[in-house]
Amino acid sequence: MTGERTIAHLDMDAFYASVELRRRPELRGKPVIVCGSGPRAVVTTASYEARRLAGIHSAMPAATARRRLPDAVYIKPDFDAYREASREVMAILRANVEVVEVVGLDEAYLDLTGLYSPKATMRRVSTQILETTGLTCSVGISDSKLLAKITSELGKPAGLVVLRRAEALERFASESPGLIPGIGPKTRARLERQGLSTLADLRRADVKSLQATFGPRTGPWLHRRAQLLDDAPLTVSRESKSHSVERTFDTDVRDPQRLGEILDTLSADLAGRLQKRDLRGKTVAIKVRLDDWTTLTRARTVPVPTNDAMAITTVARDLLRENAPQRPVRLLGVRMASFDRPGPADAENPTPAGEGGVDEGDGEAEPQPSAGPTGDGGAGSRPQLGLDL
Ligand code: TTP
Ligand code: MG
Ligand code: MG
Repeated sequence: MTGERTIAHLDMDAFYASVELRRRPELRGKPVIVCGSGPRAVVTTASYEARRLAGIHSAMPAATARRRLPDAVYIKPDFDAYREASREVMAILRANVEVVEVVGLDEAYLDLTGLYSPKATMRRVSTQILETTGLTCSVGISDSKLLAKITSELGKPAGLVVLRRAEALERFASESPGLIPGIGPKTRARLERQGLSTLADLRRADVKSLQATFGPRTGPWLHRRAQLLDDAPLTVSRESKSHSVERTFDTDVRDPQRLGEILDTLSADLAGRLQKRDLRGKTVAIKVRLDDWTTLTRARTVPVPTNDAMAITTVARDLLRENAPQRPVRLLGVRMASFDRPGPADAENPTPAGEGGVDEGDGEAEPQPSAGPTGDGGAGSRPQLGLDL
């Protein structure tokens, strides 16, 4: 280990179901299940109510869920909406913390090493996510990615738990090795056949015998994992392909003139950020979220790359006029993309947390390999459902 680290893992609660619930708040409190309708469809997400009532969980055949809970609300997945929500969440993380590794759509690791109060930082981040997106998340804070990931599960939903390695070793001693991401059912069964059915057993196991049974790579890996040791670094997500500024209003705005003025301010803010990075883009987009959470984005490409506030707001105002909102507006945003050269990496250019404004990059939804070398567990085994998870 190269010194003490503080790593947080943040994971959205019942992500797809929560995104559905925020635009259909009348369904709150009901069991909601997001799944396809074909004969081979599986559950992508079950709301916590559906989990409690009938043990419905991700990857369960949809037919089983319908049999167990015929009265639940079944919703077809809307991946665009989940990607959009993911972008919003990740933008907030990046606006608050310099080193962020996004994993799939609904989770990320954050490096909080050296911060005065990691817990206060993550509390602020969770609050900002809730206020901006209407979604809750759970956070685990510990010494490594491995432990942060395990810890974020402990407080679900809407939890914030700090658990350092020494405590974790005690707390999880009698748990199954399956607690460790990457140790799936097959490996667990093999371990059990060796008489290793708890993490404490595995911790005491001789690395040589593990090596003999599981091979030169997996044996030592298991041994280390059982000590809850992990020094994997964070891999910062790739460069931004777009920059945007948006604002959620304290009270919804109806007045078109006022909306136009807000676009001017947002455009000036965005232009300032682009100028600071010496970036010029050709595609200006606006984002308009109405009071019922319907969200519309419209984009227009101009012939010459720009980072001029007037040029940006002219396009933004045109787009808003052509798509005049029919209901009160809850959030307004302006985005620039199609840069004339690639933007600088996010990690080297942390963006300060602005008043309700966030800076966002694309590319949050990167596919991620499974956590361990055993190949039978972890994120790698989930159904793909045609989505970059
Ligand atoms: P998860 O974070 O694993 O689960 P979740 O957010 O639904 O619930 P939790 O509160 O326990 O974190 O996955 C995030 C999203 O990924 C989930 O909402 C739907 C999708 N997903 C699938 O499509 N198939 C799967 O098997 C799993 C596990 C998730
Ligand atoms: Mg989740
Ligand atoms: Mg997740």
